Amino acid sequence: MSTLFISDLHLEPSREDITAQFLEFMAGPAREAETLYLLGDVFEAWVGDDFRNSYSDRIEAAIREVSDAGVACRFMHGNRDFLVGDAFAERTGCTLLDEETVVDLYGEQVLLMHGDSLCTDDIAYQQFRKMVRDPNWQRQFLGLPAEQRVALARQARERSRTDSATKTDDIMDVNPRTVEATMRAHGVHTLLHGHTHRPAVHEFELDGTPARRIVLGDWYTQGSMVRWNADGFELQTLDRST
Ligand code: LP5
Ligand code: MN
Repeated sequence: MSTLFISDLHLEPSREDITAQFLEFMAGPAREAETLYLLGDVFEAWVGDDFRNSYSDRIEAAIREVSDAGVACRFMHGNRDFLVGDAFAERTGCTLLDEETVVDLYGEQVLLMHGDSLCTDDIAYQQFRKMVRDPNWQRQFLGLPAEQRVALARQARERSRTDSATKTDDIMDVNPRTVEATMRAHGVHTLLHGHTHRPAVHEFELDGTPARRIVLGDWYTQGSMVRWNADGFELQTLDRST
């Protein structure tokens, strides 16, 4: 039995290739797992659990079927789907995870994160994050009519696109000191996250002990997954059949 991790699918109706690959994944490999971790940005944008359509219903049903097949499904928020809430969790059978969660993987303590909070050189993003993660802001936003929420999300996406074009790659990557401080705070030597769309396994030393940071990739042109079992982990790319 394995534990599977995926993130950064950015599912949306216009991305039929990603959607098809995700649905195939959920109908196949996901069913063989003991636990499936969805580590954020599963959706391109999520404006509230009450905003549903045939597309989101299809995705939710696919997750529900995996839960019903006996796989423990865990969902962590990303910077695009931080408004996923209890109703989504109820409908899909997922458990929502805290933004910094330590799990025991076959005897190893591993810190799971989406990864956006580690990009501390990106001051503009961290300010935006602080605002939208505030429960009062979220209550107000979720109280707006759905069309208004969709329009605001579109504006935020546009602004993000123009802003990101002016940021260097370094600014949009994780800050090594933040990584170390976060790992130290949780007493772990392994961190697994997504968000940066730079799949890799980084080996380094943390306080004189070997440490590693495993980064999941996005699903834009192919899938990306970490498979973990009693023998260890593997960061894999998943070819697209379509
Ligand atoms: O996701 P990616 O990789 O493109 O960019 C992120 C950071 N951007 C974001 C913003 C999201 O894309 C916005 C969409 C969220 C939809 C969900 C719900 C609705 C919320 C509505 C909010 C009003 O996360 C980007 C990082 C990059 O990762 C790399 O780490 O750099 O950060 C930014 O670009 C932030 C900007 O620099 C500053 C904030 C711009 C948003 C301003 C809001 C304007 C809303 C309109 C109000 C009238
Ligand atoms: Mn992200």
